[in-house]
Amino acid sequence: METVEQRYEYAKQKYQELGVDTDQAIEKLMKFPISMHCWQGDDVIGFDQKGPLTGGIQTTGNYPGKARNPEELMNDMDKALSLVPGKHKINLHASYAIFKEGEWADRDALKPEHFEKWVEYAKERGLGIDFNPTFFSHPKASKFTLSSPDEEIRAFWIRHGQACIRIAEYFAEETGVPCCMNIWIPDGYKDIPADRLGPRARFKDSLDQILGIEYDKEKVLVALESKVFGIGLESYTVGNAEFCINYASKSGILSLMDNGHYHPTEVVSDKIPSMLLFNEKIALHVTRSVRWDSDHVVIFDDETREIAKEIVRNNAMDRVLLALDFFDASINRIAAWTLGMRNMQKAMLYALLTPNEALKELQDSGNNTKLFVMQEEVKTYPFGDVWDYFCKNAGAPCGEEWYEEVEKYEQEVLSKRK
Ligand code: RNT
Ligand code: ZN
Repeated sequence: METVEQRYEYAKQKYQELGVDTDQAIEKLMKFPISMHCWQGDDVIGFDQKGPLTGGIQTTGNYPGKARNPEELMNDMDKALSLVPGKHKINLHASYAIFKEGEWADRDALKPEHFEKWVEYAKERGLGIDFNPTFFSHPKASKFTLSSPDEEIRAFWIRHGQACIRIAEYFAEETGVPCCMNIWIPDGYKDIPADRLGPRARFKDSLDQILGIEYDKEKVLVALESKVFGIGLESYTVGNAEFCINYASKSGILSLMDNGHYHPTEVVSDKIPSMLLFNEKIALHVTRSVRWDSDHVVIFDDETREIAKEIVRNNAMDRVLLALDFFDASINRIAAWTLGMRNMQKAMLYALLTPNEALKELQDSGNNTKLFVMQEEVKTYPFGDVWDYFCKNAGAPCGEEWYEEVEKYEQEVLSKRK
């Protein structure tokens, strides 16, 4: 049988005929970080509370072996990262604060010191950290947060947002990598509201107050994530797309698009170029919604590839901050992470191996038939051989053998967790 290198040499030639440089593609991919969300490891529960997941999002399934404490979560993340080619970032939520024995701080009193262990973790591995304030799974988030008509509640969550900016700045300073801090609130109504403006006006004011504190805008890239609906919040979402895009552009922060947060026939891939024309940087949550914002594991599907293409062919690999956002509790959680990360990487490589310039020329010259033909033919080029070579060079498993590692880890570690 041919070796990975031999197969690569053949593939390289095939792609060369298309005008695609595979070596360059691999080099570019190596430098593109994907932010791996910590919350796949414990079904979005975190360490600062014992209650259920709230906020209109949901994990389903009870596959055994979820991480129960920081050590377990970190070990599990290590395992997943070891199976993914490339150098990435980790993405934390405020609810993952790590307290010392007997210590606890409410969300509005969180401090950098509560994230020291995470900084240690990231530094030892040379990873950057992204961050998210947690406006859910908390007694004060049972109704509204940053849009609350109750001024005490609203002030509490404003303080939380400000505390998180300071923590994000600490992450950036310690790791030397800018921290994307993404704000998402679940606020909304199950049924038809009497006032759609009021909550949004309060949300706007709260954001102004959060962003009003002094912070280094080179180090902390604040983003705002919109949404169309949540479970139990079907009729009205305070932070809808129009609110968030307008707010972000007026106040100089980033827009974050989560591809589970639109009506089912709307695609984020098509929104990316529009956003790129008006923004220096944009942020993404890549997920997979099956009929609703179900947060299934990212697969190597059409829309994921289309998203990757828009990033690559618009030369925006350094302008798009890409994080994953899914939570599947029905399968081995490390396999879920690994699959999602590898599939995103595959989609990026696939986009990098697409003869984008040649296809653009066909489009501009009106040669729609050849464009169609080429787009279809390119699909069966020896992509897998380049992928295997990329994985091998990056010190990661090439094919499905990574799953053996997961099985072993399940047997030795996860199955012992009760
Ligand atoms: C919810 C948003 C949000 C969360 C995470 C946990 O619909 O997508 O990004 O999934 O913050
Ligand atoms: Zn999201």
